[in-house]
Amino acid sequence: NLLLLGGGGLLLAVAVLIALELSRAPDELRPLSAPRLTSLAEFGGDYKERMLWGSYRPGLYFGMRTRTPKGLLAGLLWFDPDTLDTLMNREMRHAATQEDELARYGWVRHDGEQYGRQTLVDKDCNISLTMVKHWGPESGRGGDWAVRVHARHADGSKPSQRRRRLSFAMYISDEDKPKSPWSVLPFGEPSDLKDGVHLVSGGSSVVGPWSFHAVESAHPEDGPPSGKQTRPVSKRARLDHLAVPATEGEYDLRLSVRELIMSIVYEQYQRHPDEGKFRLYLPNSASTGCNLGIFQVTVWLPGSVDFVFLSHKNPEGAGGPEDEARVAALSGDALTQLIANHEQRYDQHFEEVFSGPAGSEPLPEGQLEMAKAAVSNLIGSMGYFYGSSQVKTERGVKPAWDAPLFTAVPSRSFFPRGFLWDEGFHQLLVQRWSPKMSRDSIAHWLDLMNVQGWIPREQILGAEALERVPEEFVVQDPTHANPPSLFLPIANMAHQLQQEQGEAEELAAIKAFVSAAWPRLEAWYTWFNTSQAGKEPTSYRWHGRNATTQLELNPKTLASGLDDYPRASHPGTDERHLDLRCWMALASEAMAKIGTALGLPAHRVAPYIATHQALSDLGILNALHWDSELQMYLDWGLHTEEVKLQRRTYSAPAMRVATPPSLRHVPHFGYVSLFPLLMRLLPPDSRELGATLDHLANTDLLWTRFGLRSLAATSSMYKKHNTPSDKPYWRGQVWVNVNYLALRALKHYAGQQGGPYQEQAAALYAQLRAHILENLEVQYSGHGYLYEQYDDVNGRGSGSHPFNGWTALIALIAVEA
Ligand code: 6A9
Repeated sequence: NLLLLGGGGLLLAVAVLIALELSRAPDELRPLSAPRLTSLAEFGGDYKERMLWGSYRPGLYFGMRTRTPKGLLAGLLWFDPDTLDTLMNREMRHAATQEDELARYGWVRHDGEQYGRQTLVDKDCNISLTMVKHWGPESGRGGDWAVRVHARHADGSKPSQRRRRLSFAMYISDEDKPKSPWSVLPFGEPSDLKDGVHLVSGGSSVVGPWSFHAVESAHPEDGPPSGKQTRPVSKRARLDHLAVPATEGEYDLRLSVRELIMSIVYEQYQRHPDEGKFRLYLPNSASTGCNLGIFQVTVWLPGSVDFVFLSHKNPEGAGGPEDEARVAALSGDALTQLIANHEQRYDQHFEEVFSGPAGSEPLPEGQLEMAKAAVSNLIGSMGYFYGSSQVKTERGVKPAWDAPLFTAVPSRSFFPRGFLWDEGFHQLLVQRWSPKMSRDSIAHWLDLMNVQGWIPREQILGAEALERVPEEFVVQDPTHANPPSLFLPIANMAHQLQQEQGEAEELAAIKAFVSAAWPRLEAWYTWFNTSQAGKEPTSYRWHGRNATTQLELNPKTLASGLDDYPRASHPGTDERHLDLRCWMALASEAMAKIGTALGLPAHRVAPYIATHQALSDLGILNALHWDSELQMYLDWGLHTEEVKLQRRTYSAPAMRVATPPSLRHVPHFGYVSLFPLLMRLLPPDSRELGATLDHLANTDLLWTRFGLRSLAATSSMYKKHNTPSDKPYWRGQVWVNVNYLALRALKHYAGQQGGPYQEQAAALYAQLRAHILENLEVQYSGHGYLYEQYDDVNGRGSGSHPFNGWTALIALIAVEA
């Protein structure tokens, strides 16, 4: 009996264990168990408070939110209230998209914390949006903020064709259940905004009690009303609003707020077709049980409105009499003054942190403005996202854990979300502007690491991010890498520690940061070093190429970040990828530096030093990647040059036709071939350095008047479509991130006293820098944007725009940093 019972117990225990094992999330979906960097003391307290609110919704033309899992959100739309085109052509601006065809928009100033100014040109209207954060003695959590919205006719627009009024719809919504009921007051019409109107107040779990106000302001640029513009200020604005009831359960109206407004103004229009002059207005409604309030302010051009958000220490404060003074301090002339002060402070800080080498000429005005816009756009596009990645596992696609991400985004209009290797470049700039904000961002990224040491490449966290992603890009594969470029800014930190550059307090913060980061960096490094190792010792291979497809001319290598850059024609385990090997050299060097700077025991640092030595050993590098016939560094793999896409019949899909491949060097000279140079692995007196410089400077290969092209013009894949609908991307176009690395390397070799290539490197550095600066300035002033990439034949910007990611490195290039 006892025995039986014992046996039963055992069975039960086994069953429980199995059940536990099954219910436990697979490794892919579990966070690394190491202290969270985002919990470091330096990111709490005052800093957290100062960073609570921000323009952290980069996918919109203008949006504010709190850095909390469930945000208190604000957003802006604008439209012409006097034309039906607004509805018929859906000309209502909200999410930043290229289809809107704004002639330009972007942050021309943004300090990432308290101040930002954005200018936009939408057809015949110039719009500017200026955001200021403020802490007064009465301010509650997160402080107060104001945004000045200003619209005027664009220069040169024909008076007869001008629209005369513009509607701005500003909304506030709470993703969380509001803590106290909102009260939206009914207004008369047209409202007198001149002395300010209290629009709505409410309570949130994040900031406590708050209130929101609008004041019509005379913009200093507009001067006194002139010509037909004789309306007194008080009659120039009209206020309408809509309070949307809080729905039970989950609330996602913010995603479709534009659709909502369109349908409601359309309904209104249909209901009052007899009003004589046609107009698009929201119905005025009063409510106490809502969590979305939309406020439409219609101004005659030129016109300007200041929206003011107040955070209160106690609930009685909200909407009370003392608000008047607080609103006054953040609007009208007072706001004009605050803005002027912030502009000055911005320029001063920019000069401090982005100045050229000692004794250098100041930047020409055009380049200076471009550099400021580049940095501002990058920093002004830092977003806060919260949610989980969709991850491929053996048990199907599953969500990972919910987590926040504070990150810059490469493109507000096309892919407003975080990308791993882009971020390493972004942080080189953020690091200069605000080292702490940069650590904060890197902390968020490293906290996304799973038990295996993997960080997903593309971060699609939360509904707002997901809405902008085509389905095929959503799922992240935990066997796929992306270059560990975050080691670039992290290596800078280690360097700063070693050299003891900077204030004691700053050095202490860096030290605390990197020592807390160490276990995560080790896990990350180890994941790369094992999962992406190649067959041959010290060789590496990007995983994730499709070895079975017949539809691609050369199966893509998305993991590398260089997407369609041609690799071995036949993907397989024999491949050796040169760029990854060089990234690992950088990572090993950074790990060795960090370990040393932290004073870790020798045996913990030694493996990194040894790997770095092996990866920078010229003999081993050459044995794996040097093609002595072509005198080039190349990938290795199963390859044939005889490949083309062919249709059997007119309507059949284009299929790949190839001659049998053989194991060999892959003869596509381009960015990949430069990596030993880019990572500064070549000895200054090596013939390989000389040959690489010659190829780089050869106009048949990479050299153009607009920078280095990604793939040699002589390559069989130069400017080739990968599929009939997949245009060339890294097959000739000029990319700024790699050009930046090239300049960094050329400067390094130009400084190697006595090396035989010193002068050549110095000359190439100066010419390449001038080419890139000149072309980007021409493109920026002519077309209003920085672009994702540039054409190697005519210099035109191409790909997504505005591109606020690594193209912003132009600022570092300008000041030779
Ligand atoms: C497109 C289309 C509405 C591709 O900058 C981010 C990445 C880089 O990391 C990578 O190196 N870009 C580069 O080759 C852009 C990737 C965008 C993919 C999603 C969605 C939106 O459609």
